Amino acid sequence: MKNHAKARAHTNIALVKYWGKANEALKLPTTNSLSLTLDRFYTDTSVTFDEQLSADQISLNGTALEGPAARRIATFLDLVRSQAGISSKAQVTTVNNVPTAAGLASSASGFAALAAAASRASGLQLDHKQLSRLARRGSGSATRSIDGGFVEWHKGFGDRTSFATQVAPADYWNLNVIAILVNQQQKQISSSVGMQRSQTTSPYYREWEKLCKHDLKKLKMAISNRDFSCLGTIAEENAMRMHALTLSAAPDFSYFDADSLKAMQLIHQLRATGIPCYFTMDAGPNVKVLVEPEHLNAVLAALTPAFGANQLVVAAPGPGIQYLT
Ligand code: 2P0
Repeated sequence: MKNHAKARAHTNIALVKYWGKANEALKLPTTNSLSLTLDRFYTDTSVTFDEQLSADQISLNGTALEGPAARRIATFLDLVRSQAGISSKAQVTTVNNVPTAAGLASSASGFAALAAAASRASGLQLDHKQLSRLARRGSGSATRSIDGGFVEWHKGFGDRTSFATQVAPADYWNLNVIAILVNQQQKQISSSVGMQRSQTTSPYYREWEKLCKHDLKKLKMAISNRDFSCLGTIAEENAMRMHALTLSAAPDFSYFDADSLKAMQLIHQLRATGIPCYFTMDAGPNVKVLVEPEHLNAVLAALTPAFGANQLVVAAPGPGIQYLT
């Protein structure tokens, strides 16, 4: 049995978002979601199962992980061990090229890379659908980071039917996403806690579920027509509807900070001058701007005086899972 593997997975940015679970334990979502995998943010993870180890040893960016974060990974490894029929503990080394927990979905690339590396190191041979199901058990958004380009997560009816598939590959549409890194601190309210509170207390949650179905249909049409203004409009509206669930929860909370609002205002102003650009935001204060390459420089020129060039990272559609060893 080959007991070592290393894999790379890229983050994804949801255009129609996942914000609530129908089943907590299996991480089954209440709605389908659709994302774009990004080339600039990724996680490399190597896993070695070793009979000599008495416990899993996990390092993140060169530091040993302990506490709840380490237990979450060990629990995920238990799932892989039970599927593979092995009992050895593992050495896990992860390097994140993503600001951890700043709303750039490091758990998406993290659990996608871990699912790929751990399953291969354990001797399992999983196809993309099976890998997507496995990654889902680590973190919902990781389901969508197995494939590149545009990816839809089908909510399904249970473990077997909840997985993601590619809608269009990375080279289908030449787009850019500018990540405005307004704040790289760890967020106060995790996605899991935030979505559960929204789901159980926001009076608008049922409407959100209905709107997502509608948004998803329109987004797929926009992708198939390569209609940028339609794609951007849906992404921006869907993001703000998700954030409205946090504002209307009890107790209320928000992932916005002052700079997020400043970035959103700038994008509105740019659009009023005729430059097509749209924003989206996840469970953190960073804002991501969708723009076509021909307008990239104009948008960067407008954002740079406000945020500084170092805070602006330009990404493009990225690939799916890659095995490095
Ligand atoms: C998304 N987010 O669709 C949404 C939009 C954040 C905002 O999926 O509880 O870390 O591990 O399944 O995957 C982030 O949530 O949550 C997320 P869990 P996850 O990308």
